[in-house]
Amino acid sequence: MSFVDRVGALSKDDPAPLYLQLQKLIRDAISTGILEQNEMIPPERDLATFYSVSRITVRKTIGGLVEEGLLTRRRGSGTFVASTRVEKNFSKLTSFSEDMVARGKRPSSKWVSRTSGTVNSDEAMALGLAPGSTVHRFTRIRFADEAPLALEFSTIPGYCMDDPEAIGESLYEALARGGNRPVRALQRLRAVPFGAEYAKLLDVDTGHAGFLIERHGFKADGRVVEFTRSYYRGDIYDFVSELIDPN
Ligand code: 16G
Repeated sequence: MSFVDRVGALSKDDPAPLYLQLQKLIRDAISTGILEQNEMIPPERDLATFYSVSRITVRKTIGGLVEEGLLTRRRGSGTFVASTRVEKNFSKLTSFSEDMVARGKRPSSKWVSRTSGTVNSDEAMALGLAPGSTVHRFTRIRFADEAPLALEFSTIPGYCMDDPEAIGESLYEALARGGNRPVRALQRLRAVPFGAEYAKLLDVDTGHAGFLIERHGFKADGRVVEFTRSYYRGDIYDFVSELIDPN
C-alpha cells in the first residue's frame, strides 16, 4: 500500500495552506497508529512527488512535526515517527532501569568506559571524600529496547563497591546489594544542546535539545554514594512531579 493510500490524499477544496493539510494527515495517521512508532517517513523529494507539492511545502510540513515532537530526524538516516515519550516522575528516586521496566521497555547499556582511580578535586567535593580516596567512574549509553535515550557519567566512592566489574545492567541494583543504594537525592536540571560527540552517541543531530541532570545520591547515614551527570534526550523525556502549596 502506498504512503498516500495509507495516510490519505490532500483535498482540493480545503482552503488551508498545503503544509498544514499535510501535517494534519500525518498527525492523524500517527495518532491512529496507521504510521507506527519508529517507522521511516519517505524522503522529502518522494513526498513532494506523491503529493504534487513543492519541496518547500514538504520541508515546512516535516519541520513543524519535528518541532511538535511527532517526528524525529536521525543523523544520516532520515526522518522517523518518534517513539512515545517517556514520563519520568521527578518525585521518586528511581533508576533508569526501573523507569524503563515500568514502561514495558527493555533497559540495556553500552559501556563507554569503566575505570577506578584516585579521586580528583571536583569529585572529592561532589562526593565529600578525602583526598587520596578511591572512586569508580562509569560512562554508559542507556538504551530502551534498541533506542539510545541517555548518556550517563557516574562517580561512585570506592568503599561503596568492591568490584566495579560486577555491575550488571543496573548501578542501583549493584549498590543495593552492598546496602548502599541512595535513599535521597539532590538534583539540578539544565537545558543543553548536544554537541557533536554526545549527539553521535545518542543518534541525534548536533545541537539536539537535551537535559543535563546532575544527581547527588545520599545514603541514609548522609554520605554521598553517587554523583551522576545524566544527559537525557529532550525529544523523549517529559518530567512530571507533584507540587504542593507550601502555604
Ligand atoms: C537514573 C539516575 C542516575 C542513576 C541511574 C541508575 C536520573 C536523572 N538519573 O538515570 O543518577 O545513576 O538512574 O540507573 O534519574 P541504573 O540503576 O539503571 O544503572
